Amino acid sequence: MVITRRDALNLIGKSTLMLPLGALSMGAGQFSPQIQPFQQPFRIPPVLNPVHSDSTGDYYEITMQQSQVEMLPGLSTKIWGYNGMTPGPTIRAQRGRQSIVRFINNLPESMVIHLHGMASLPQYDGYAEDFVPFGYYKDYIYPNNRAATLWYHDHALHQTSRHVYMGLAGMYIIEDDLELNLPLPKGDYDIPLIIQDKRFDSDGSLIFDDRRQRGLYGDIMLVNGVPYPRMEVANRKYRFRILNAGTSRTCQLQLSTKDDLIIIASDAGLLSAPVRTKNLRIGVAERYEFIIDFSKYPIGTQIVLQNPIFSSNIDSDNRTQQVMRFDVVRQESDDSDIPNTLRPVQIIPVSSAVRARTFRFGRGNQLWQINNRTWDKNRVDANPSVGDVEIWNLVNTGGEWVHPVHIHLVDLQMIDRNGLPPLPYERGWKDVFLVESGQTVRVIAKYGPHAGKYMMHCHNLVHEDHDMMTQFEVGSGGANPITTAKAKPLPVPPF
Ligand SMILES: [Cu+2]
Repeated sequence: MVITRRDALNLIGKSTLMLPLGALSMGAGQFSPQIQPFQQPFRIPPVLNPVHSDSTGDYYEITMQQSQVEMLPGLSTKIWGYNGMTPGPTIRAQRGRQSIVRFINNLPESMVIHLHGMASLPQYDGYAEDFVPFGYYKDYIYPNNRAATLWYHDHALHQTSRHVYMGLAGMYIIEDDLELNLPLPKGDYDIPLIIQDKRFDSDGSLIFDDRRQRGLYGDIMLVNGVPYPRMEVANRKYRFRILNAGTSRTCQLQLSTKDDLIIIASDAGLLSAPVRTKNLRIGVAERYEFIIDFSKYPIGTQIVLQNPIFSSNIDSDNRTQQVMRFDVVRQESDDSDIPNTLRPVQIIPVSSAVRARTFRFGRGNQLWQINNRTWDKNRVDANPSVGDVEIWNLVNTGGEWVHPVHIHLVDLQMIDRNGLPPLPYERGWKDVFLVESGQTVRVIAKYGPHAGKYMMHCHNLVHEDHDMMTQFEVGSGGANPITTAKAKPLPVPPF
């Protein structure tokens, strides 16, 4: 068992008794049931079929509902899922062809749906106060204007961490011809890996403990909703699309063989060229895509995807240090390849920026704040014009906390972190930036294409909820995100 100093302080701080540290493991409900890793078969969320397609686009329908699922063997867990499953079904879209997704709320609370990474109009971006109440539905229009790995998840004001933790998250993949024409692994060899950490009571129910709004750290790692799955692979190359859909945890992924992960894409699409790394750091809401080439391993080889301790997490034991296992079980031919050039990323010149702004992420008044302020839908903290290039300084004012900062609407590039170049795999299009204690991360983007109000927040969902979120407004005259396309009561009309 590993108990950090901060962990001990937190636990002491919230208990009425000064328990000796040795008593922690006996605390009722403190730890999830022990389960044997690598016993559960790997699973891929189903791809959602449109209910209707026509010249305007593809129409989908997703119902948010409660269900009971078996996550831990032999135990039943109540979840809130898109179509009753977690993660939700994957949507696969083609660039340039829009999707219209009807989200129906059969859950007892108001929901908001944000498609993370999409340049949606303000009224379809999942603004935190644009609620879909119980018994209502809303049709979200997504333009699908870039090829990337996105995800949809709840974004309800002050409730996001609990809603996502209960299961409201799913992947959304957009492809285009350039990408499909590359010889990368495709089809059955293009695999989503949605990583989450959760904590379970002995009866299988989820424990939501945000440690007095500091962060939620599970002790069981799930991939696509399965704890420590075992994936049987052929001895060939696979493309993995990894999403950290946890609440607070920053992961560091590496292979037990110490071989390279070959990174081909960051949050918002392909890198210019593949990047090899033995250690991939991925904060909440970040996406990376990588190739693992299993051809060098003899049949029978077992390779564990590991997650060594990252100091800013709060860990009470070491069970999160492994994630899943790849078992090489069969021989297969492989006509895929990893091209040296993927999709050239056009660097936005620093000299093109018309101004710079600074946002300080810190703690004050027992809340998480940005520039000493909390969320207020009536306040705008930045107002770039449509088409302006701006540099934003994202500052973590200290404490032992990482803030994965997410800026809606735009794709951005990192200029530097404390004056040093970004990690090689961060040198692409991104929309989440890990800002560690005392760091300043400079990011650059061209604001647009839409006018309107969009959010920026910490994607440690507990920080976001309490209350590290603000908004910027691009240009003027953009659609009102709350009143332009309001949710409507059931029943739903046909498309
Ligand atoms: Cu944060």
